[in-house]
Amino acid sequence: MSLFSVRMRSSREEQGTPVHISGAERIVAETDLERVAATFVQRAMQHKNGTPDFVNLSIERVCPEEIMSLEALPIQTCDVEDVEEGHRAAHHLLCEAGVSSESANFAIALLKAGPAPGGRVMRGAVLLDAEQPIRMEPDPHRGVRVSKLDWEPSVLESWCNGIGHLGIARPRVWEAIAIASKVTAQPEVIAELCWSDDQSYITGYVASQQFGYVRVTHLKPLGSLIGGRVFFIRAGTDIQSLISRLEKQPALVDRLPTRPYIEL
Ligand code: PML
Repeated sequence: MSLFSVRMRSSREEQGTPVHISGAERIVAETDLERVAATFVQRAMQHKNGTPDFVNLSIERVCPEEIMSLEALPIQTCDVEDVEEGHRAAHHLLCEAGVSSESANFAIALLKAGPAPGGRVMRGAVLLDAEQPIRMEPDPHRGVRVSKLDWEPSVLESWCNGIGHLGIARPRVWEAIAIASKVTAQPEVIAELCWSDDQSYITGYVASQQFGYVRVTHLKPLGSLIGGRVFFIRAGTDIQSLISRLEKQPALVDRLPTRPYIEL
């Protein structure tokens, strides 16, 4: 069976600069291509952050032998009252995972201010040295976009059935888990911090192999269009090799979490 990576990204030009609005990723069988492409166009055109003036839809054949097998990170939720408590919780989780306090604080401040030049959002993620707050991604406008990934359909169905009672079995959550599972499976990555740039969505997460995918219920104020992702990487990482795997190596979440939850 032929598999294809389908990717969408949309943007709008503001004062001569393209500003990212939305993106989406799937790996699908040829028979699903048209349906998924139509869903992505609809998603781009109806995004809550605005109507794009540029939508890029790309379809690329994936070689099944190259697909990396991923175990889904286990999911937990850390309930917090407000943004300040959320940032404290994220800082704590990042430090426990092995990130320095300086890098954790820098990342939180960066996502608060807007990680791209001019306080804008980035299409991809920031790569941050986990020891010292030094940005390592070659292009701070674009960042690193984790690409070519999806869930194996039967595994996603079991995952949804397993957490149905929590009310969070929805695309935003499972797509974020796929990204976090691929990112933290890279030996160079210690942890990820993310919150959405969708103005209506305030829950974000800290992901690591140590704690899994920890949702933090309040990481930004409602109505804010600023968010993004930071990947904390080990000192001495071969940046080009890491970026190449994150952006180009196809990966499928084809296993449910097997590790026990670690107490937060
Ligand atoms: C995004 O939508 O851009 C980020 C997703 C964060 C998902 C947090 C959650 O688990 O609810």
